[in-house]
Amino acid sequence: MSRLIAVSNRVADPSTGKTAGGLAIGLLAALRKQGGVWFGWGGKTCRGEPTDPTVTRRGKVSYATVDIDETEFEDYYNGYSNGCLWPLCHYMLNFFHYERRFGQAYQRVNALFARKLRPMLQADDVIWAHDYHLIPLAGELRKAGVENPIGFFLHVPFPNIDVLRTLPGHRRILEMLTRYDVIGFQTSSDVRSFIEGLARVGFLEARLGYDRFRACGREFTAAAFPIGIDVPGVMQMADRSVTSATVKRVEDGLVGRELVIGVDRLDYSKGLPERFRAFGELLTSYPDTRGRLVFMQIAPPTRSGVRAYQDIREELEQLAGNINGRFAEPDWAPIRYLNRGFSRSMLMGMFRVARIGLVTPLRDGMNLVAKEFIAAQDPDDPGALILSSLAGAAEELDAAVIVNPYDTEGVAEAIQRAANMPLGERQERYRTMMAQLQINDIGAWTDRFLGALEAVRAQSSSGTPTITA
Ligand code: ADQ
Repeated sequence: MSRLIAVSNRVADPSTGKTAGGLAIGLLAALRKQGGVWFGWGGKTCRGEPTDPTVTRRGKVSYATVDIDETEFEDYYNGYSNGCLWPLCHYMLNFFHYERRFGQAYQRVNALFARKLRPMLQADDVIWAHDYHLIPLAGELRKAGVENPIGFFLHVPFPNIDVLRTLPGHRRILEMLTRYDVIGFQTSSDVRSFIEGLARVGFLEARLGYDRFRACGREFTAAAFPIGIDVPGVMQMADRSVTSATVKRVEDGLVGRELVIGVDRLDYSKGLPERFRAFGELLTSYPDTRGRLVFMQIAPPTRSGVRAYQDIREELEQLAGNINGRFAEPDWAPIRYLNRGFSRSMLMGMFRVARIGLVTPLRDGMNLVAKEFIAAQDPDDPGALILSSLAGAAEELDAAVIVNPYDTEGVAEAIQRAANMPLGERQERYRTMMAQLQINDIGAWTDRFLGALEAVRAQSSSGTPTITA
């Protein structure tokens, strides 16, 4: 079996295996099975050319991390990745801020990754790069003579060409993606946007089969690989932590009221101000919900180096204050806004005690919280999920209560509906969604992607028929 070389902006902590969420679980399982290397930025900046990677070996897996020069990092990470690509991919152009030097640093950091990774590669390795920080990586590795199969998975949405072309140099983004052998997206609509983008700029040369294409002189697979979760892992965590002191305190604090929960990174794409307003609207339009529901939003700050992230934090504090000021009673406050993170196991326990999960991003590649919320429920008395139609997860979880996150009254109505949903309906929706989560769990996701990457090796030696695009 080939070694797997996983590349991502951040690498899991080798001593604990910890990173944010489900991706690490899936990647680590594949790495442990096949043996390999997890390569990326180690979380530290330096001045000037970084030294060689720091390598920590744990069993069959090596964790290799590099430092990045501090100015380069600012332009590559805050400037280009999170100031240009993130808002662009989430269709939020009001947050888009471009400067040429951002794009140059982005290219150079990818070249640095390729330079430092190259000496670690062996002939049979398969390489799997993750997310929008690393679009140019395959091109840089190819320039250095690497011919191994290289796959790329985009965790965020791929924008329609009419939005993508806002970015100066967007043709280059499309071209750089064609340097990969397998390009994976969260949903079929992302795949369509990518292929349409290639066609519109004149790069698409041929369709070779259902998910095989040729563009910019290279053949590749482009397909949807919706990311899943570790279903039994989440169920166990929820089972165990529901009796923990922290979750018990949350439950006791409700004194019989019902919990509506939101858990997100503090990010403008997650639709948090809109969600707070919808909860305010609920209390205004459906007075019987006052004193009956408590909305707890957990949102630890991220990317605090980007101005927009500081602004949203202030906006949310104000909104929560206003709504609480308007509606609170001496023994009840409608919103609990917690600006901090919790361990995954605590979160799963809190999902278990919640009656409603509120997942209303304005745009999201997938949204694993929606999936985790379902898997954490008590099968006999499950809570209801309210899910944005603009999250990738809505393609699979269509048995949720689907809302448009911009429709304040619609979201308020959905909360009211979910709060009064009969047990039978909750169970039926839960069963439909769980069946889907179990079919496409995190193991199936890594197996499918790596299978597609292995197939490239076979396909490239046998040759395939051509259908003209
Ligand atoms: P994120 O934007 O980070 O991920 P999401 O998928 O919801 O979004 O969350 C990732 C993980 O972080 C989940 O496992 C969740 O439990 C955890 N998490 C979220 N908020 C937390 C909090 N407040 N405290 C502790 N943990 C928290 C990107 C894309 C998504 C895509 C994922 C995976 O933006 O669209 O689903 O990658 O591909």
